[in-house]
Amino acid sequence: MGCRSPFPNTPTLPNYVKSRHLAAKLVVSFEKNPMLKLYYNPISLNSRRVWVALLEKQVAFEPIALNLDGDQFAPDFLAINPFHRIQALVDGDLTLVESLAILHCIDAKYQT
Ligand SMILES: N[C@@H](CCC(=O)N[C@@H](CS)C(=O)NCC(=O)O)C(=O)O
Repeated sequence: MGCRSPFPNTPTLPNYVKSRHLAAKLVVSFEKNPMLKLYYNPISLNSRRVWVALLEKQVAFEPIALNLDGDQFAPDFLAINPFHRIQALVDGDLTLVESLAILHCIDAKYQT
């Protein structure tokens, strides 16, 4: 399965750019949703399943990368998730920090 473009009139991505990371960058460049921010780390499987769910649902989001060598203890991030774990999804007034809860919320909110 190739990476689908989330917007009409944009070409389907060819196979050589199937990378979820790159595809999500393309999503963001097409239309940034300032209300939806994903704090993530690229090698975190919990982050990645949320990332993939957003791609599958074709929801634009702003990715904010954190290093797990201390970024998770920064006061700005602790204000988002006092449990100092990534990932975290901030959707307007709603902040979710558990990946399974995030997946449930994404599935309920964004219909395919
Ligand atoms: N149950 C949580 C687990 C999240 C989790 O363990 N995140 C790890 C990376 S995969 C983390 O942020 N560790 C940093 C820390 O504990 O300070 C979820 O599914 O979201």
